[in-house]
Amino acid sequence: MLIRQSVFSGGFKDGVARDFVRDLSRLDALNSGVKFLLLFLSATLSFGKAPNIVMILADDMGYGDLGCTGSTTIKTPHLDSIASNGVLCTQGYVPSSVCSPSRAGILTGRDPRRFGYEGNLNKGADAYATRPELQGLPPTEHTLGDHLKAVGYDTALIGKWHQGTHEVFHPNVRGFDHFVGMLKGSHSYFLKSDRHQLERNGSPVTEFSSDYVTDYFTDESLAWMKGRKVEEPFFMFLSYNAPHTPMQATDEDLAVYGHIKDRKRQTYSAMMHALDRGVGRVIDYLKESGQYENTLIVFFSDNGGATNNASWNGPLSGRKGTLLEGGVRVPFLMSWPAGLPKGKVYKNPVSALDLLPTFLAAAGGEPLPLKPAPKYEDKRNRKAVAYDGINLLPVLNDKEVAKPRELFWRLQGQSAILSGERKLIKLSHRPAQLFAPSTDPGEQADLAGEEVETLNELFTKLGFWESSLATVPLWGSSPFWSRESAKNYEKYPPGEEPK
Ligand SMILES: [Ca+2]
Repeated sequence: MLIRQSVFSGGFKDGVARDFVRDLSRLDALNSGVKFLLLFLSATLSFGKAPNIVMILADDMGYGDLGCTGSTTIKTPHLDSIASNGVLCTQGYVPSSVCSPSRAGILTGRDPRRFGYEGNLNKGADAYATRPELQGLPPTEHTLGDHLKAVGYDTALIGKWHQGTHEVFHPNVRGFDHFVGMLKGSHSYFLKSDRHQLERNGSPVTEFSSDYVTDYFTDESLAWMKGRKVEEPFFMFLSYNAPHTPMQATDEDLAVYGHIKDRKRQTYSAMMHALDRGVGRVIDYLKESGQYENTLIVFFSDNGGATNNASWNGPLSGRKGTLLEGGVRVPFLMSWPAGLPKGKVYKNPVSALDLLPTFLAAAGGEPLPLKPAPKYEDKRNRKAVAYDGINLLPVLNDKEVAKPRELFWRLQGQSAILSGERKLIKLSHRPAQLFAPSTDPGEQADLAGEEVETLNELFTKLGFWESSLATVPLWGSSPFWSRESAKNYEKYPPGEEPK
């Protein structure tokens, strides 16, 4: 297994070693001893082993709330260093503009609507589910943990899960060897040993290394990495709940941002400070232990800035829950010194759905085949595209030219398609709109009236996509959240950073 991984991961860098090994394997006449020796030499010459993969997620963070994406008030040097040592993708998208379905897409590499995962998991969802026992990531889907375990990775999830609370949804049976965190979507930041919802591999946590949850998750991620053998690759999903509500920060972190007058923005900034500190500690550990060069780090937010946490979406309009850019477009940072360029700004659209094929390409593996459709799902659903993303490594390394992308969304009475340079948003309460998000990120100029042909073309494509979803949503969004989406749709145009 190790040699196979070494050969293929090393081969990725220039493709030569991989092609060489493939050619070798076809030379049946070659003496097997000589063939083994050549394989061994090839493995040794390539860079040794598959990279570690650290996927760090923020929760409800605004597009503009990093130094590298425009904030002048919030200092995020450690997060910014991921971009300066790797790639900043300025047009990165998540699969949904609310937590649960976005994470379901990130974790599976599949458009979550394909398997009925459209609504958020929240209090309202219970009342609008026909089958409450289905409320979570369907066990018929593989996760990133499953895929990477299959190619020899140790796997861990630290932090927020939000993919169902029933035992069939538990992270430990969904591809994660190790889990410390909470099953639900939010948590108090100040930890009390007798009142919390955190667990470690199914058992309640009884002692905390820190009483502030962001620092605690950082501590746990370091403890897990330090407790492993460095020789084997690992995949760690560090799933911070910061800066999701409730708005709570330590006095020390609040003091750093004492100059910010708006109390909520001050608290948000302090919460970002703790998040950035945590990411800095993870990076420091990887450097100290000699693993940084061959670790692929990805950082992004599960959806855009929310209406209730004083986040700032920079040049984007809309918020969490809408399908405007401010709901689905997020900062997207990647570093991997051994496998990605340094300091690159990549402006073509990328999607978090791309992470599955990207991670597996880096690991030298292939995605697992889909499991059979569950009883409630139309079997045609499995005959369509299996995985929706693309391997980003060739385009980020300038080995291939980016092709135009098509990305889709549907949530709470809205649906949308990004197709090349245009994005169409169809709403339940108003005519469809057409925008050019790469040149008009604030979606201020509706092109529907002047580009009628494109409008019709995208409208048709969106309709085909919706009709291809061979299963109904497993649970719906409550009227409250649907109303919120409609209400917030144009309530949040691009604005100045709160001070
Ligand atoms: Ca979220």
